[in-house]
Amino acid sequence: MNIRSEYLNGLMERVIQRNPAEPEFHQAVGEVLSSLVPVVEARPEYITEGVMDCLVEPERIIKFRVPWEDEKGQIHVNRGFRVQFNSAIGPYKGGLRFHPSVYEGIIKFLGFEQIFKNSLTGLPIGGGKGGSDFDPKGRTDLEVMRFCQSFMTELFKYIGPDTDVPAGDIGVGSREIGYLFGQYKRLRNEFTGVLTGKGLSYGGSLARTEATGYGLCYFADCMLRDAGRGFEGARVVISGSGNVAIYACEKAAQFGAKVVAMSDSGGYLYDGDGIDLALVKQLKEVQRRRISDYVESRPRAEYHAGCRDIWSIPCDIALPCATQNELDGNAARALIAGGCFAVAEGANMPCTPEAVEALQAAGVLFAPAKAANAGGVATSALEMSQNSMRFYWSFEEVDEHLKRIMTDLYRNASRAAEQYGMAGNLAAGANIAGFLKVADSMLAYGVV
Ligand code: NDP
Ligand code: 2IT
Repeated sequence: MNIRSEYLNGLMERVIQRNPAEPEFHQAVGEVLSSLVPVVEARPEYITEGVMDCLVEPERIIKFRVPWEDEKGQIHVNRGFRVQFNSAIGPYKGGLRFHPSVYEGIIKFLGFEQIFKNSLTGLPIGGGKGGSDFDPKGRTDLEVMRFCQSFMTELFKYIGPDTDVPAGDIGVGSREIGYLFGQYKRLRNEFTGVLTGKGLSYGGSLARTEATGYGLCYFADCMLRDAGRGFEGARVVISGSGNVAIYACEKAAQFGAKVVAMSDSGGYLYDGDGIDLALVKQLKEVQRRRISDYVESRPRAEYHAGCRDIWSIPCDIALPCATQNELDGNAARALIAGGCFAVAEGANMPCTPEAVEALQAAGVLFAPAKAANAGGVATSALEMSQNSMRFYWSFEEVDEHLKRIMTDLYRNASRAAEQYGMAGNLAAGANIAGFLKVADSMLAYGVV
């Protein structure tokens, strides 16, 4: 082992010691550091000038109490978080996640990933993430509004259109963004682009709703074409049935694929005739119901309780679009056995390290989350541009920008992998390309 990789190993040890009991954060940092060995070999100043040590330490962590009252008069106290991880190349930018599994380690892993993803978009946005252990499921609109208002009453002190711009993530969609934006506007008495994913009537961008799922397919399409493959006629399995999964399904079908399975946290659905996306949208986006209800209208489809086995369905392309570590080593082996030739990550860190290793070893094309799901945040940055200009672009204009951004991003990740002797390894290429821009900016600032 050489001295530079020894340094990175030591740094990883310190990250584990200084952030105990945060396995998702350790996983995210470990994955990035392991691909940076050849980079610090070539540019040791990233170590000697302190860039590596600063990179793994958030600039600021904000943690706060969120009290709210439900409709029965009972008081609840949730925890709110915002991790402002890195502002080297722009204001902190990243979503808010409302899910009972949220704790500091989840937000740190997501904020860390966001640094590189945002850099890869080529747009001026730093990395941040936030959220709460609040569970919006089963709550009335009034309760969600009360929670969001309480959350923003604390968060507004720390964010702003040139400081930190939150958006949605799991459990935070257009309803929540509306309540959050309304409260920010009221508290600050100003109308600015402080959140993205806003409704179209109050400053949102056309195509932001579709952007992550569409962008995932644009990226996957570049990767498939380079390998002489494509979506046409492919059987696709998609996990999740939220924002990312729905629009990945829509674009994959437009590209000529047949999506045969989708899921939610309760179980998965198999529809050999191809998923009826209008029905899924009605159930999940409009009625907030369960995916299991799909079979009431499509009796030939099968519903299976539990979502892990979705990866045992034979398919050509798999798009994990639900949550972290949802696709493990066994799932990867099942996909390989079923003939899968490409996996593109729509969720953040959905594949475990063991799964990634197994897929890459079997020659399955692999598109890493940081690159493949960057279309959402890229379009958020386009929403910020439109808000600053007090102007808006058409759906087609935004979609064109998105396509170009995803194509450039694919080329940059692919080129970086090649330059550092790992041709075809898009995971390493994305880490390196995302890192370099941030690291060079940090070097330019000196010790700050
Ligand atoms: P949504 O809340 O819209 O949908 C999440 C979907 O994943 C739902 O179907 C949900 O099922 C399922 N899910 C959530 N948690 C779990 C779990 N622990 N186990 C199994 N299934 C689960 O979120 P998004 O679609 O916005 O986000 C999905 C993923 O994409 C996340 O990893 C997010 O970080 C990532 N992402 C999102 C972007 C965006 O723009 N929205 C951008 C880039 C990445 P159920 O309804 O039963 O909870
Ligand atoms: O993980 C992500 O990139 C998001 N949830 C979107 C963030 C954003 O600011 O649009």
